[in-house]
Amino acid sequence: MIYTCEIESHVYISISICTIDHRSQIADHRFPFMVEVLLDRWNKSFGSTVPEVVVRAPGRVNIIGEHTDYNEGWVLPGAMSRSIYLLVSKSKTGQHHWIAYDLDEEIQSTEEILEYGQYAWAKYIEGAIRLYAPELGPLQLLIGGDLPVGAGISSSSALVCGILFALQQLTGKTESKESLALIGQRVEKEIIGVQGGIMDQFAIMMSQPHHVMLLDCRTREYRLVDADLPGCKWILINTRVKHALIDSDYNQRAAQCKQSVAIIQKSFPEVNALRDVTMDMLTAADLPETLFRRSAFVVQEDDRVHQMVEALHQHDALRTGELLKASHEGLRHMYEVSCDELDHLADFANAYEGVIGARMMGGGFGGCVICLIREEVLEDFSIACVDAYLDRFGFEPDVILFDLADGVSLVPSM
Ligand code: GAF
Repeated sequence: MIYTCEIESHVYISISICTIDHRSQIADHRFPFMVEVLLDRWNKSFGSTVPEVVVRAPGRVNIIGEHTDYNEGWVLPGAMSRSIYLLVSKSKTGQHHWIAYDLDEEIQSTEEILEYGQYAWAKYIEGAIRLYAPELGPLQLLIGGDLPVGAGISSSSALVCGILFALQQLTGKTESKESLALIGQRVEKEIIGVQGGIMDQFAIMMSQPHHVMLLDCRTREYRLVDADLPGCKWILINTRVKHALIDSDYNQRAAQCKQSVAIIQKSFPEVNALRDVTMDMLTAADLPETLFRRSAFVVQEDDRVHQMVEALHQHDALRTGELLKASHEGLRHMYEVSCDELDHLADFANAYEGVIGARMMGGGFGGCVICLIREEVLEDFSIACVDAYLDRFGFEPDVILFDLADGVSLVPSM
């Protein structure tokens, strides 16, 4: 189904453009179809049984607040209507049988994961089971959906959150979604080795339709914020590139932030994270140039999150656009996590009449640009943007329409 979406990306774009006035319609017309296809495959692989649990786990978007979560700052993410679906039952054969529909891969024992060092998706599943429900016996599992992998919209966190939620149903455990989100973060840190923050798991678990969440990553308190600007639409444009060393570059940025805090603490012992720092403190702390730029970006980005909440509340399109552009420039020149493809798309969008603003989204080095655009130029912009990108890089980006959706949920039996 991911394959189907990519092959049919033009068809998908044109269908979606026709429905932009009807929020949730994009999700609604695709959702039953996808679950039906997966149920069909389930029956082919596991006989005419019904899965005990079917879970939908959405991708994550982020309006603003990038690389602030692991600095105990603020973020403004939400869940999108594009999702992974997980069909799960306790195994009747006494052994695991896991299928990744979109990748056409399947495994029948967890040794296969360790033995071949492949099946990246299965490592997340195995890690989640090991950390959360090791007592549960073998599982029959089928996953698929319309969430692109490697697009910076957190398909891996969606997978982890989705399987944790499914395991919770199967075991009858009763933790809050917040606790499950924290277990999800541990899976990614302890098993996969990415030192990420809590933004993705919180957004994927707890988001609400039509809203984003203003999340304080220190206290983990959040409140919902209406992200709609009248006559405008949030869209993503996927560069379809994922440059190497993403995880190590990400971990290096996190380490640089920690180094900065250690230096700043010499003058300001009350500081625990970059979230506590002001620009005056940074200047006084006499940081090496690179650390100063990294830290200054984080301090300014935290501030932009609060300004964005105010701008959205005021329906202030001009200010919203300025904040998106400033965030991109900071990520590009100060935090240095952008790349040519992201810069091209952000520059193209920000110069286009009718685009309110655009910036790279997520960890960086590839993935998506998020863009707020006036609905009346969406179709022309999509065509122009795809053409310009094709001219420059020799392949097309994907324009992805989505609705702000709810977090991980059970799919009712059909
Ligand atoms: C990735 C991480 F997983 C998040 O925690 C966050 O740091 C993001 O990059 C950058 O804002 O998605």
